[in-house]
Amino acid sequence: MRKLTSLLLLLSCSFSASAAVVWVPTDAVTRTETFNNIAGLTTEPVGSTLTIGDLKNTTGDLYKYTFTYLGQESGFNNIFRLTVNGIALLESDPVGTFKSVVSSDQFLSFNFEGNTGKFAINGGAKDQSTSIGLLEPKKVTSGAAAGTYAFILGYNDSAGAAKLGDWDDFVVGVNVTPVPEPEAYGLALAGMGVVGYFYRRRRDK
Ligand SMILES: [Ca+2]
Ligand SMILES: [Ca+2]
Repeated sequence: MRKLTSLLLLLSCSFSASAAVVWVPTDAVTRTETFNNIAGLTTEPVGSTLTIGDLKNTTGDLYKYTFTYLGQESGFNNIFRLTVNGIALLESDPVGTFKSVVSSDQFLSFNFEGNTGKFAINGGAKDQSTSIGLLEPKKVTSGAAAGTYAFILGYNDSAGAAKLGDWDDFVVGVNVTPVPEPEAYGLALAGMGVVGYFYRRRRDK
C-alpha cells in the first residue's frame, strides 16, 4: 500500500506542472472606475484592490497557453497580440474566440495594445496609463465564454495613471496545460499500468 501511495504521489507531481505558470504581482492597486460590459463576469467593486503584474513560467518547461476573448469596454480599438507568433484577438471577434501558443519562455511574449503608442507587454514595459490586472473570481457564469479559467487578465488602457482604472478594456481568460515530452508520456502510461495492477490485486482479494 505504501508503494501505491508513493506511486500516486509521483503521478500527481508529474501532472501538477500547470501550477508552475504563476501570476507575479508587481503592485496592488485600487479600482477607481466601474467594471462593466463583460457578460457573465462580475468582479469586485470600485474601491477594492487587485494586483497588476505579469504571467511567468517558473520552470522553463513547455506549456500550451490558450487565450479566450471574454469582452471589452473601451473607447479605443484595443488588441490582444501573441507577439511570439503574431496571432491576435480583436474587439471585432465574437466573445469566446480563442487562440493558442506553445512556449517554454519565462515570460510568454504577448501584449495588450491600447490607442496609438500604448502597450502593456507581459514581463516588460507598461506604457503610460496602461497595465495588466488579474481579475477575480476566475469564472465567467454565462455566455459563449462561460467557464473557469486559470487566470483572467484585464487590460486597463487609460485612466490617467497605470494604477487607476477598471481593467475591463480588453479581457481574456487564460488556460495553461503542460506539454509532456514523449518519454514523460511513457512514464505516465507505465505508472498507470502499475496502479492498475495494484488496484486489480486489491479488488481480487
Ligand atoms: Ca480603463
Ligand atoms: Ca473601461
